[in-house]
Parts: sequence; structure tokens; C-alpha cells
Amino acid sequence: MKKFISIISSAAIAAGMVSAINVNAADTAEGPSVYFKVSDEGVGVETLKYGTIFVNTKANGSYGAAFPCAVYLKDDSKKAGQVFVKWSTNNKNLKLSGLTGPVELYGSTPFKGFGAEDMNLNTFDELNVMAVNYSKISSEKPMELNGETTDAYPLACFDAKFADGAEGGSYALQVYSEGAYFSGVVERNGDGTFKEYDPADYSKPLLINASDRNLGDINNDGKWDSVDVSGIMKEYTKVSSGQDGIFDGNQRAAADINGDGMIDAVDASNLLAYYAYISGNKGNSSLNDFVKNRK
Ligand SMILES: [Ca+2]
Ligand SMILES: [Ca+2]
Repeated sequence: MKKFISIISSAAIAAGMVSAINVNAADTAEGPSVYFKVSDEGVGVETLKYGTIFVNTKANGSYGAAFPCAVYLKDDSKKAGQVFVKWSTNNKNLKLSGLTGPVELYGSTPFKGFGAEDMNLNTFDELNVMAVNYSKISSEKPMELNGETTDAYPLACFDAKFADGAEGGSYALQVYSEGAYFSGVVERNGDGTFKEYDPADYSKPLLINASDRNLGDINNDGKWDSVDVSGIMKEYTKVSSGQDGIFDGNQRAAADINGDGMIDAVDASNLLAYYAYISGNKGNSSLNDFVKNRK
């Protein structure tokens, strides 16, 4: 294998492709990324073991309240001289609203010289896209940070809410970078040179699983028991053997108990252990807390 690679490299060098190879190498390196946080303090909103957000859309009346979110930039180089980030959801039934800067809720912005109103904030309602822009384009230097890292404070805050009638299933908050609505981070080296990155290339979406029932209550009868456990096992057996699943979106969201994006024997095992735990009248943890504390 090594020999094969060295032959390719020699051929590439001979063909004058050295610069093309270097560009590819840079593109696979770490670049600035964007991530999201969702407040799980509201009724029916929980952060699962693997970071996925679970929302019971009927926990607080039909389709409940908006839940607060924040968007962060992670830029280990600390060279960002201009940050323009847009984000959206993968489904307009998860609607974004109430865009603000981070000062009111978090006390500061990530970058020095930007107060409560100094960044540009835009909401494109038709697209369900939001945008924030921190820009010191007159400077050749990176922007100075208010904290130790670029994500010591969010770039912006907003609310997300499921529209009435939104179907159960998996939703996502994600960077938006398409056409005229692109995202970018310009890293400045301080000597006039710079490099522009698209954070969409380095960022992962935040999954938000929406269900009309409690986590783990697959048949929606208000109890967690062996019926729910065997439901998960049936679904897992079908899907893992290549057949179509039998769950609808509400059931799928309720069944991914640890929030790792899969419905499998681990979820069934967690639910079985929780069933034993509550039926022995031993404890009153929620299913989610029980799973997160389980070794
Ligand atoms: Ca049940
Ligand atoms: Ca799972």
C-alpha cells in the first residue's frame, strides 16, 4: 500500500500537481466549526446521553412553547477576522424566531469591540434562515476575544418552536451555506494574508427528536414497561434484517432513548433496566437521567 501511494505521489509531482495536492491536504484539516446548544430547562425538552435533544411536543399543551437556542463558533486558531454564519433547520416545521445578540443572556459577545448591537443580525423568514455577522473588514488582524476561546460566548441567541401539526421524527439545526446565503470564516494571519473557510464543511448538525409522547413510552399509554421494550426489539429486528420498520416518526423519536441516532438493543436494554428500577419502587429518576447515569 505504501509503495502504491509513493508511486502516485511521484507521478503527481512529475505532472506538476504538487500545489493541487497541498490544497487537498488543507481541505481535510480541521477548520472553524459552528455548533448549537438548546436549553433543556423547558417542560418536555431533554438533552439525551449522546447530545441529541428530545422534545415531547405535547408535554405542555399542544406543540408547547418555543425553546431557547444559541449558536457558537469553535475556532481553535483564534485567527477569525470576519465571521458570517447562517443556520436553519432541515424542516420548516421547526421554526426559528427571536434572533438576538448574546449580551443580554450571556453577558458578552465572543469578540472585543462588539457590544449588544454591533453585530449584524438577520432573519430570512421565507427560508427559515438566520444570520449573524461579526466583521472588522478594515483590519488585517484577527479579532480579539472576550474570553479564552471563540465559544466562551455564543455568536447569537434565538428560539426554535415546532409548528402546530409538525410530525414526529428527527429534525436538525444546521449551518446554512447555499448560493447567496453562504457562511464563511475569514482567518487573518496579521500580515495581510488570509484564508476563508466555510464552516459548513466542518460542522455537525444538532439532532432534535420530536415525539408526541414521553421518551421510551412507545405505545403512549403513560407507562414504561415490557410492552415498550419488546416494541423496540421488534423494530430493531426488522430494520437490522433489512425490512421496513413498523414505527411511525413519533415512535422512532421515543425509541432512540440514548440519542445516538439508532434504535437498537442498547435502547431496549436501557428501557428494560429502567422498568426494573421503577417497578421496584426504588427511585424516581426520569428515564433520561437514569440512562445518563447508567454505567
Ligand atoms: Ca408504554
Ligand atoms: Ca439509540
